[in-house]
Amino acid sequence: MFVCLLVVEVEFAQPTYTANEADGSVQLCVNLTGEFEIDVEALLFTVDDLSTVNRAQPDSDYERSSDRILIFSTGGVRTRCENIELIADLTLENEESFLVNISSDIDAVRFLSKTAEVIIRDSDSKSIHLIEFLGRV
Ligand SMILES: [Ca+2]
Ligand SMILES: [Ca+2]
Repeated sequence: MFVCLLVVEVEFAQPTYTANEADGSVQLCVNLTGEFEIDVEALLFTVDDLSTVNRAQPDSDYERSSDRILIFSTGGVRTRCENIELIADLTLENEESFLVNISSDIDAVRFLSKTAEVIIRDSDSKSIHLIEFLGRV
Protein backbone atom coordinates (compact mmCIF):
# COMPACT_ATOMS: atom_id res chain seq x y z
CA MET A 1 0.00 0.00 0.00
CA PHE A 2 1.26 3.43 -0.90
CA VAL A 3 1.30 5.73 2.09
CA CYS A 4 1.73 9.43 1.58
CA LEU A 5 2.54 11.82 4.38
CA LEU A 6 3.51 15.29 3.33
CA VAL A 7 4.86 17.73 5.83
CA VAL A 8 2.38 18.70 8.52
CA GLU A 9 2.84 21.56 10.93
CA VAL A 10 1.98 21.24 14.60
CA GLU A 11 1.86 23.95 17.23
CA PHE A 12 0.24 24.91 20.50
CA ALA A 13 -2.91 26.96 19.96
CA GLN A 14 -1.52 29.53 22.44
CA PRO A 15 2.04 30.11 23.69
CA THR A 16 0.77 30.84 27.20
CA TYR A 17 -2.15 29.55 29.22
CA THR A 18 -3.30 31.18 32.43
CA ALA A 19 -5.26 29.33 35.10
CA ASN A 20 -6.27 29.80 38.69
CA GLU A 21 -4.97 27.33 41.23
CA ALA A 22 -8.58 26.55 42.20
CA ASP A 23 -9.64 25.74 38.61
CA GLY A 24 -8.77 22.05 39.05
CA SER A 25 -7.24 21.76 35.60
CA VAL A 26 -6.02 23.72 32.61
CA GLN A 27 -6.81 22.80 29.02
CA LEU A 28 -4.04 23.00 26.42
CA CYS A 29 -4.83 22.68 22.72
CA VAL A 30 -2.57 21.69 19.83
CA ASN A 31 -3.32 22.55 16.21
CA LEU A 32 -2.25 20.62 13.11
CA THR A 33 -2.17 22.01 9.60
CA GLY A 34 -1.26 20.31 6.33
CA GLU A 35 -2.28 17.24 4.34
CA PHE A 36 -1.77 13.71 5.62
CA GLU A 37 -3.04 10.25 4.76
CA ILE A 38 -2.01 8.36 7.85
CA ASP A 39 -2.85 9.15 11.47
CA VAL A 40 -0.41 11.59 13.06
CA GLU A 41 0.54 11.06 16.69
CA ALA A 42 2.19 13.55 18.98
CA LEU A 43 3.14 13.24 22.63
CA LEU A 44 2.25 15.97 25.12
CA PHE A 45 4.17 16.03 28.42
CA THR A 46 4.90 18.31 31.34
CA VAL A 47 8.48 19.43 31.96
CA ASP A 48 9.97 19.06 35.43
CA ASP A 49 12.04 22.05 36.37
CA LEU A 50 13.08 22.24 39.99
CA SER A 51 15.68 24.97 39.50
CA THR A 52 13.84 28.08 38.36
CA VAL A 53 12.40 30.56 40.83
CA ASN A 54 8.60 30.68 40.85
CA ARG A 55 8.44 27.43 38.93
CA ALA A 56 5.35 25.37 39.75
CA GLN A 57 6.36 21.96 41.11
CA PRO A 58 5.24 18.61 39.68
CA ASP A 59 2.85 16.65 41.92
CA SER A 60 2.65 19.57 44.31
CA ASP A 61 1.28 22.36 42.11
CA TYR A 62 0.27 20.28 39.06
CA GLU A 63 0.05 16.61 38.14
CA ARG A 64 3.13 15.42 36.30
CA SER A 65 2.12 13.99 32.93
CA SER A 66 4.33 12.09 30.50
CA ASP A 67 2.02 9.97 28.38
CA ARG A 68 -0.68 12.09 26.76
CA ILE A 69 -0.89 10.95 23.15
CA LEU A 70 -2.62 13.28 20.72
CA ILE A 71 -3.97 11.43 17.68
CA PHE A 72 -4.92 13.39 14.57
CA SER A 73 -6.95 11.04 12.36
CA THR A 74 -7.13 11.51 8.62
CA GLY A 75 -10.23 13.51 7.79
CA GLY A 76 -10.69 14.23 11.50
CA VAL A 77 -10.43 17.33 13.60
CA ARG A 78 -7.29 19.44 13.38
CA THR A 79 -7.21 20.43 17.03
CA ARG A 80 -6.58 18.17 20.01
CA CYS A 81 -6.89 19.31 23.62
CA GLU A 82 -5.70 17.79 26.89
CA ASN A 83 -6.36 18.74 30.49
CA ILE A 84 -3.47 18.97 32.92
CA GLU A 85 -4.66 18.71 36.52
CA LEU A 86 -3.76 21.53 38.90
CA ILE A 87 -3.34 20.91 42.61
CA ALA A 88 -4.95 23.40 44.97
CA ASP A 89 -3.39 24.07 48.36
CA LEU A 90 -3.94 26.59 51.15
CA THR A 91 -0.47 28.09 50.86
CA LEU A 92 -0.01 31.72 49.93
CA GLU A 93 2.20 31.66 46.84
CA ASN A 94 3.58 33.84 44.10
CA GLU A 95 2.34 33.37 40.57
CA GLU A 96 4.04 30.21 39.32
CA SER A 97 4.45 28.62 35.93
CA PHE A 98 5.48 25.35 34.32
CA LEU A 99 6.23 24.22 30.79
CA VAL A 100 4.47 21.66 28.61
CA ASN A 101 6.18 20.20 25.53
CA ILE A 102 5.03 18.30 22.46
CA SER A 103 7.08 15.90 20.36
CA SER A 104 6.57 13.29 17.66
CA ASP A 105 8.51 10.36 16.21
CA ILE A 106 7.10 11.08 12.76
CA ASP A 107 9.69 12.72 10.50
CA ALA A 108 7.10 14.64 8.50
CA VAL A 109 5.94 16.56 11.56
CA ARG A 110 7.33 20.07 11.81
CA PHE A 111 6.78 21.93 15.06
CA LEU A 112 6.08 25.64 14.79
CA SER A 113 6.18 25.65 18.57
CA LYS A 114 7.13 22.83 20.91
CA THR A 115 6.60 24.50 24.26
CA ALA A 116 3.73 26.24 26.02
CA GLU A 117 3.86 27.91 29.41
CA VAL A 118 1.10 27.48 31.98
CA ILE A 119 0.84 30.30 34.51
CA ILE A 120 -0.93 29.46 37.76
CA ARG A 121 -2.45 32.32 39.71
CA ASP A 122 -2.64 31.62 43.41
CA SER A 123 -6.11 31.26 44.91
CA ASP A 124 -5.06 31.85 48.50
CA SER A 125 -5.23 35.32 49.99
CA LYS A 126 -3.86 36.84 53.16
CA SER A 127 -7.37 37.52 54.48
CA ILE A 128 -8.36 33.84 54.24
CA HIS A 129 -5.27 32.92 56.24
CA LEU A 130 -6.10 35.55 58.83
CA ILE A 131 -9.63 34.14 59.19
CA GLU A 132 -8.20 30.62 59.56
CA PHE A 133 -5.75 31.93 62.12
CA LEU A 134 -8.44 33.76 64.11
CA GLY A 135 -10.64 30.69 63.96
CA ARG A 136 -8.02 28.71 65.81
CA VAL A 137 -7.60 31.21 68.65
CA1 LIG B 1 0.46 25.70 44.81
CA1 LIG C 1 -1.77 28.33 46.85
